[in-house]
Amino acid sequence: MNNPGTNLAETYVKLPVADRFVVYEDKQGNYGAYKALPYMGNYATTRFVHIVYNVTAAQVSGDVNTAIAKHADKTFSASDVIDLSGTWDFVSANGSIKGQGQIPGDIYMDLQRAKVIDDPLYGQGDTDTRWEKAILEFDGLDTIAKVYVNDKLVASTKNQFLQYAIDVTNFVIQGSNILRIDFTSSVLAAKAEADSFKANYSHVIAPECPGDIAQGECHANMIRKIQSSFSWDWGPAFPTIGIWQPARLILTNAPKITMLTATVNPIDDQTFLLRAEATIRNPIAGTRFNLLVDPLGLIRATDASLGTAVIEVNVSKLAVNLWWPNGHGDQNLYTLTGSLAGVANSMTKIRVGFRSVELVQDYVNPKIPALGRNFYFKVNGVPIFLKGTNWIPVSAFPGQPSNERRYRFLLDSIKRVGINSMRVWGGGRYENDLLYSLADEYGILIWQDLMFACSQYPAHSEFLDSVKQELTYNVNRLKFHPSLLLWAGNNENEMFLWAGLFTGGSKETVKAEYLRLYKDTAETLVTQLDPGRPFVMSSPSDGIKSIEEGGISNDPLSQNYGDVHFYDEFIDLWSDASYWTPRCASEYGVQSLPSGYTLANALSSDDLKYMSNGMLHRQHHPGGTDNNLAMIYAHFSMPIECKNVPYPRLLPELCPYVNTTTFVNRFAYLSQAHQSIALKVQTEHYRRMMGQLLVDGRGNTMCALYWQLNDIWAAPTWASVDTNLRWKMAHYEARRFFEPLHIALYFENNALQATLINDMHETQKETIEISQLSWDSNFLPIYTWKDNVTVDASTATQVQLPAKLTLPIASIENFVFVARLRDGQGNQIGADNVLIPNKISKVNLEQMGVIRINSFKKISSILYEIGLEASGISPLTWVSVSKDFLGSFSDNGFTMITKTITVTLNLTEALELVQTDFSVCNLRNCGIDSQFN
Ligand code: BMA
Repeated sequence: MNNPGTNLAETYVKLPVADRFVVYEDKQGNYGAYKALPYMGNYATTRFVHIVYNVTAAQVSGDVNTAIAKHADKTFSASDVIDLSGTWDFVSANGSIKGQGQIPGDIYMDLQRAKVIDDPLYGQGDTDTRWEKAILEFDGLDTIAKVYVNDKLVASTKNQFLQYAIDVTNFVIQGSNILRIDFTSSVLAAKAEADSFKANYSHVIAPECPGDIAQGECHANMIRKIQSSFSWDWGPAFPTIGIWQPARLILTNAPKITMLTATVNPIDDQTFLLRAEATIRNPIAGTRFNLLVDPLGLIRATDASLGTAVIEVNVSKLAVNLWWPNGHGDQNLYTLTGSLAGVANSMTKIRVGFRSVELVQDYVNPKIPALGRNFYFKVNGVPIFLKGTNWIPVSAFPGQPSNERRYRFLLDSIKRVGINSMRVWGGGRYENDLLYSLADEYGILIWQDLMFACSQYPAHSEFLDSVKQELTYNVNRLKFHPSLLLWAGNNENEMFLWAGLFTGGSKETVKAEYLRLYKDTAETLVTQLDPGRPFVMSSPSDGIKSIEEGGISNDPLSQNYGDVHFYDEFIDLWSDASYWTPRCASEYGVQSLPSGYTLANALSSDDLKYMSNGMLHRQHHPGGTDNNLAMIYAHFSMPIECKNVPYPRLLPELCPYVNTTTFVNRFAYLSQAHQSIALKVQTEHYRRMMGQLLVDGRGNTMCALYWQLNDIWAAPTWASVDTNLRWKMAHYEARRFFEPLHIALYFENNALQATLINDMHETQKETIEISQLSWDSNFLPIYTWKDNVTVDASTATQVQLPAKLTLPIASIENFVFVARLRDGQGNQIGADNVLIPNKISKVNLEQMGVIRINSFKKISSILYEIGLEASGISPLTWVSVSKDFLGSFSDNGFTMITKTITVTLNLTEALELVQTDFSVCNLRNCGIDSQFN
């Protein structure tokens, strides 16, 4: 039942009481008498209702009534007796409930007669007839908003990352209510904050605006909103406003669980401590919280009268199946059901997992501390190499329910390629429950940044208060997920500060603000709310070394400590020797264009040119347009059309071919090939340094999280899955470079090298087979070398290759090398690792095989089989579908070293396709012969 009015206690005071008959005229001109004070007093405290009884002229007996009605100002004498019994009108204070009451009588019976309530003596009529509270719940408002109910301001909001529960009991009426939310432009609000900050603190919060190339909005750092919604180097500025999360009006006085969360941490080798925490709205004396843990069948209960309930249970390790990351074991989940005794529909469920997480930072050599510290994670006591990626917001319009399709597909896409970890990057948002729930199911360890990125932030108390609320809400919301690995205070801010890029204010000020926000506020609060989970103040950081050096390391990019972000567009990204050897690479990557089909969906045919205005508009990375050309044509052959024009050749003024659709289509393919090889070489480099220490202390690398998984528009970006959810070539390559047992092939010291990487928990004994093929050897190896190799668990081992395989670098372009593993029965393990020449531009395109589709079979509307046939080695083979589709091929982007191969297209959503919807090409002809790839 709706609450109809305001607190009677206030009304007592306001009512004008006339004469001894408590006859009055209220503000609306109602002429009446206040008659049921004892009842009303009771309502005042428990029902929040104010009801006024009016004498109704016709119903009060005879003359007396007329006397009151007609002579309100008359003073009656002491001997006059006026019987006021009979039928009166009653009305709630705000006018929403009206009816006729009987005098003498009571409000329950009056309300029943007026059919406002049912028989109060029936069933739970005693509690059902209590006037209910009205709570307006917003799971998120974006961002600066004022909420009005019936034109009364009920809340002002300033933080996109918060849930709001607004008690509007006293503002709603029965019948029609008006809820209005006024949003202020985020851009103007951010500017206003920046202006007032500057006026109050006489410095600025830098950067004030993004660089021009990002075409963004200014002062994102002044408001608690998705930072990338003001633009980023991979995305547009859509400074959204709106009710971006579900909203509801809750009408109940019943106790309700508003949050159920938990932590699960080992207390010793044998035991986990499961701690369930519940927050209860409207508790009453005697409210009890029940907890059920399934399938353990464990039941516990505790008092929740004060609005919170904590239940701690020791669970023996022997009683549970552990939760493991993808590739390391099963993702066993247990359901926690919280409910309130005797309260219908009070059940809330979450899923937890039993696992331990430890961030190991011991010295790599305790005798020589200067060699640095390890930085890796143990899950259930087992060191886990983080094979992963970085997540940006799912869409420029993140509140759209249709994004569920994107979440599901993207999470499935990472599981499919053997990824076991993902960083939720600090320029986006604390993600929605679905992402973490899928991560729990798929075994994806989540490296969770707090939402601060590449920028200074204010640290005054109002800002910090908002941050505290944001952290309390989100840490509690997320901490029960077994997939959650680590909290990191921000993205790159320690590094930016150290590099002197935070120029708003003196060094001391900037540093003091930094420490106030991330150390005093974030670290203190997060570690208190979630004590079992590692916390680092920034990513990248030097971990313990950063802390020892006062929260900001002297060298946050040190390879001997913590994690690093690595980007360089001026080196040979196809060469293992180009890369650092850090403990943990939490970001690295290079841009590529999306598929030509994806670009064509977003750009007019006029703009589908490499340097068109439309295309340049989407390149937000300074230097990106030119650097991509330079990087890519350092490996692939220059278009024939531009070969004879003067340096720098690829300017459209010099070579008009660059501004043709054919060029951009070819370039999209080449850029994806370049990205896939760069990510492969770099990832293999990190993985082969697992368990390997160099003399200067570098090594023991334990993470490779490439930047970035997903996209929010069609543009040159670092993503491995484009915005139309087409896997780029790098995503297919990821399945190969992340295989649990993998041979890395690379050139070092002018010689071919091979390292066998073992991510598994047991020693592996396999046969390694390396073949050398030449472009014209008709798929037949000209030399094959085999040996038995043993590699310990969680380590990598260098394989000694015979001199015959160590070629003089000069002739390297003539050959392709293939590494393959076989088990004791001779069965191949994993995919071939094919090494194509670094300067494949030196190989004549004509030497490469001609590829075609030689068979096509529809197995079902979600499964198609495509047979491919090549006339010779087919480098970087690419199968594509011209229709928009959701799914992925069993393999793609591979170098074919057999005459035929069959791939399947596995669709997530059924689609009718015919053979002509498919095409295949390779380095010889992609983008040249076909419309798009
Ligand atoms: C890092 C990230 C992002 C950025 C990416 C590519 O700096 O943290 O901010 O998009 O590199 O430049």
